[in-house]
Amino acid sequence: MLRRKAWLLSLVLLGFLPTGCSVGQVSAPKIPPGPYQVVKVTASDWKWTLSSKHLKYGETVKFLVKSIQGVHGFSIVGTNISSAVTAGDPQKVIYWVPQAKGVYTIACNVYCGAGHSSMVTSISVS
Ligand SMILES: [Cu+2]
Repeated sequence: MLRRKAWLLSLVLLGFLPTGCSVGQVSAPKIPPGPYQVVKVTASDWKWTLSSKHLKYGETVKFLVKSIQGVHGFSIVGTNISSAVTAGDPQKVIYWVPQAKGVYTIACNVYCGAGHSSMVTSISVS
């Protein structure tokens, strides 16, 4: 009887614990539903160039971000949007659903040299 319980216990431990454990699992990022307003963003030393700086509230923003010079960090201050871009790498696609109307600051959050602190611009959502 004791052996049978030990055998059942080992089945539970070996069979169920690994599959029930979610530590270390990575899930694919969720893509918010469209329609999208596409904004092309180009980083260079030391500025951001955006194809549009006026966004519509209530529509998902699809940023196509690339660097043509150096490594920079595309971030929208006060949000969880943050992504490093490196010259020569493929453009990154970043989705953003603004939670409120207003003016947002885009800043570089990867130190990129002498002009890093001036690598700031803004976008408005209305
Ligand atoms: Cu920088």
